[in-house]
Amino acid sequence: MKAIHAAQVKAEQITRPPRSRARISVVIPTLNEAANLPHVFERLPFEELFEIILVDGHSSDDTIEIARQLYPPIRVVLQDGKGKGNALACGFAAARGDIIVMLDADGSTDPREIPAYVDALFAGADFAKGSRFMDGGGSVDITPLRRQGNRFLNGTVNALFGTRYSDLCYGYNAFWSDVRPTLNVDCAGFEVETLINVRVAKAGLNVAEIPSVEHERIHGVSKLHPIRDGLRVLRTILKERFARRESQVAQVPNLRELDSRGRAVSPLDALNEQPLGLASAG
Ligand SMILES: Nc1nc2c(ncn2[C@@H]2O[C@H](COP(=O)(O)OP(=O)(O)OP(=O)(O)O)[C@@H](O)[C@H]2O)c(=O)[nH]1
Ligand SMILES: [Mg+2]
Repeated sequence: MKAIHAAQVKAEQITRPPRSRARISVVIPTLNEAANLPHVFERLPFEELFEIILVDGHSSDDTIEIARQLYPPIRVVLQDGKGKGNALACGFAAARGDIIVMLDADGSTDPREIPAYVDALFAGADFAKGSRFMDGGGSVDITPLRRQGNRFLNGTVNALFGTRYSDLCYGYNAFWSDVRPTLNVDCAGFEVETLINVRVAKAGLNVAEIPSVEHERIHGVSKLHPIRDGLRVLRTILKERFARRESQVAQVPNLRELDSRGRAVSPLDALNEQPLGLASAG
């Protein structure tokens, strides 16, 4: 299966830059995470990053203000719909890097692991997929119900798609931005990681699992409801496997980016205004 993507990369003349010139975008979806952001930002390897994109779901706390205080050049994008899936779709569309890293904002995914994901991409992976359930991984955040649910859903995916995943519903992943059309994120909620993991398998991408330790959410409450969201994940798996028609190309998100004065502008205008680019693009 891996040969399919290799051929596609060749046919489309996709060239991936060497490590010294690769630009890394970090996409962070946020819904009322102000209290957790200092912890997350303290751990970001800024010197290795090209840009950080916060995709806010219209938080009612001061998530955006705190993010700007912590890192003034941050790009702030407003999602155009609802849910984590839509937020990630918006963040992926806004990202300009060669590599995109998905990171949660609640303190459970450790930004200090980013280099391990990037290493895997330079070692040949198209998609580096975090796993809490392989050697070296772990979780102090997952509840027994979620663990069982994840195990069942993960086994279902492995059986239906011939994968050997050890973790399915985990939000810490990284990928070359040229695989965005394969991900084609067109879902709203927490089923997004499953959708992505299934689509990279269907496309025959080279997927590497990376051991990751999930920490406890520091402040605030989870937005995930295990039964409701577990059923959404199951529906997604079945649809991806048995739907007669291939999914359509996802609509381009209606991106709105906030400039440094908090005005909603088109991303290009915001980029002209902001001093972007952490690491040199070479
Ligand atoms: N923009 C946006 N971000 C969201 C939305 N829902 C969740 N998020 C963010 O997505 C990340 C993961 O959400 P969590 O609520 O932590 O879900 P979880 O990790 O399954 O649950 P925890 O057990 O609390 O860790 C966090 O950074 C959230 O702020 C949303 O609707 N919009
Ligand atoms: Mg979380």
